[in-house]
Amino acid sequence: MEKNDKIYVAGHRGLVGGAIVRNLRSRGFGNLLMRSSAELDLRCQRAVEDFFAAERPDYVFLAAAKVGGILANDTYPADFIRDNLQMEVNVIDAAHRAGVRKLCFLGSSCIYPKFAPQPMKEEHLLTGELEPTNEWYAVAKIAGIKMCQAYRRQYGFNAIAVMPTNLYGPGDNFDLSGSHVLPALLRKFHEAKQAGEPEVVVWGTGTPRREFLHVDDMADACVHLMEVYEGENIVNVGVGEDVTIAELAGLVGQVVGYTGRIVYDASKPDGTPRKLLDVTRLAATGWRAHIGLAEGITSTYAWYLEHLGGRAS
Ligand code: GFB
Repeated sequence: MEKNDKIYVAGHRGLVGGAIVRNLRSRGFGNLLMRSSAELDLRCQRAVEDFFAAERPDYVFLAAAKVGGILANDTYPADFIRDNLQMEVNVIDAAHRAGVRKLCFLGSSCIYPKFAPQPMKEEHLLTGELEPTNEWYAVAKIAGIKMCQAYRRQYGFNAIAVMPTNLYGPGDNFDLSGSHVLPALLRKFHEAKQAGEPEVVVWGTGTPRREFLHVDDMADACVHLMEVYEGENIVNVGVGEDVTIAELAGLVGQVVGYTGRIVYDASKPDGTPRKLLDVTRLAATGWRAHIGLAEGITSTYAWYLEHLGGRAS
């Protein structure tokens, strides 16, 4: 990518898109194209076609998606599959038609089978049943991968697909019914500390294992892969290490300074037992994560205090 190339970041108000914009700017890319969902509804084919035909970006990061934690995925399966399919089909097709030079599609580690061998390699895609709480989202993301591969094969369209592990960081969603576990726990521990509550309730059994990648690392990996990686094969993006939800809760409690009890609500779903990515393919491109989990949680908590002041809704 040249510094004055026109780069469209779809989803720039989201966790990942916002981080990609910060990363691009820090590397000196200034010709960035962004549209809020109110300005451009990516689910609307005509609007997306018109936008691409008028703007003709050189590069596209497709970071727009309908995302959420385990409960949101389980509660709104139709919204998750429809919105994500529509956005992927519209953006990838319009980008190809408008002569975009390269597109980077963001998938998710939940595309892999529920009981995939750990750590999960890229070749484990479509080798087993999906985790039921998020299969709708996963199927949409798998369709996005297949769109990229099919457009490369049939039209020679230069689209790559990267699979992030569970992400967190500044700009995350802290709404307890829709968020992922890390921001949810930060908020729960913070509010319990403020209110002097004797206990914090953590969903599930605390035994599932998850890998957490700071979104600034994710954005850096996306821009790096856009610059150096070519090909049909998908690429996992993670840190290569995981923790149990109980360990995560302990760490978040420490960062927040909460000294009460942690109790587990086993009536809430655990989801997939373990989700750890094999990052060998990524490492071969010369990239690795830099932000450790304790450091990342600490800076995310600082962001939460500064921006939401404990009043997230
Ligand atoms: O982050 P999370 O919602 O998503 O949940 P997944 C991870 C684990 O944390 C589950 C537990 O075992 C939850 O039961 N957990 C404990 C909590 N307390 C909480 C809490 O207060 N809130 C939440 N949200 N979880 C998602 C998928 O799966 O991962 C998406 O649903 C996406 O599709 C995303 O792929 C990366 O890791 O289980």
